[in-house]
Amino acid sequence: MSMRPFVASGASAADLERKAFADDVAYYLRLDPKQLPSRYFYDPLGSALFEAICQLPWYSITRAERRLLAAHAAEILQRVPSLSTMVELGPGSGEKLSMLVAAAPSTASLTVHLVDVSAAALDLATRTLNAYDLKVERHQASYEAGLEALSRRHDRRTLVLFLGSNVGNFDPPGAAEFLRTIRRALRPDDALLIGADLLKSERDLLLAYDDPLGVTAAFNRNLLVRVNRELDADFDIDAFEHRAIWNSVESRVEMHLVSTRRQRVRIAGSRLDLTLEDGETIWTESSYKYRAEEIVAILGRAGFREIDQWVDASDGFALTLVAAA
Ligand code: AVJ
Repeated sequence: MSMRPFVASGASAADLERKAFADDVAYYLRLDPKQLPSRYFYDPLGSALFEAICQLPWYSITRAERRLLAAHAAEILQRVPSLSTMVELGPGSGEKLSMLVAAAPSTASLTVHLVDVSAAALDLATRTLNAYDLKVERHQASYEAGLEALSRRHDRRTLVLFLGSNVGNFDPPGAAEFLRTIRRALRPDDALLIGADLLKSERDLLLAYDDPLGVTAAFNRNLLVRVNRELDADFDIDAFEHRAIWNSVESRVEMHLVSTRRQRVRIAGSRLDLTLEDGETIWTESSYKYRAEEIVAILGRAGFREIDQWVDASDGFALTLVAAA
């Protein structure tokens, strides 16, 4: 598979992106129950709302991870010496990668690769990383395509970062498959650092995903604002409520948008007419929560061996460092 998609004459990358969005919206809204994929939350407003979520007192993932990185960055780098390459899948602001880079004994021979579908995210992270003396390479691509490009490189040891509990958006079979995709892009002794939110009380989980300020509700409902704008749809945003539930059987927080009345919606860009019953939901996200030992076990089955794990017990978050076996 090539990094550069084949582009039919006249069709820009933006056209292709819009087409993929339109097709996904049509596909997922025809499922029963109706769904929309969480990867579409992150338009510019959605990304800003997510940054706000990270500052909420009830959403501890970002702070817990930052604390663990601040405390253990030097140790993490000592456990994987002579790195030539760091790769971050979904670098966000680049702040966490910077914490690791800042703890490196020298960065002059280091190349960091930033992989993200969003050009805005890549811009932000590039600016943050440009404060250091190192080479920054941007890959505006899916994680899979970015990893594929990296697997052809010739260098010394690589450390891949998959942070922020982004792994939680995959269902367990999807997570297992994705971790194997990462493993295939690596050579023995390359490493992976993965940040994952842990199982905790239902009360804490629901406060994190249904916060008293309503920021998460806005983040969720903004997906409909985006569909309206980009796909010429007529969702009545006021007629949807945010709902977060803890599904203990599946060990996941689910976010839904609940229609507060029977309504018809036209999504012109997806050629879709939709009826929602009063109380019917659109399922927009799952965030799976694990036990610390489960993360090591899942990584083991994907072809990694544990180097070390650092757990923040107060907020229930784990950083797990593994090597390609
Ligand atoms: C960025 C996927 C880790 O699942 O906690 C935050 C996204 N959703 N609040 C998460 C999110 C609702 C977040 N991840």
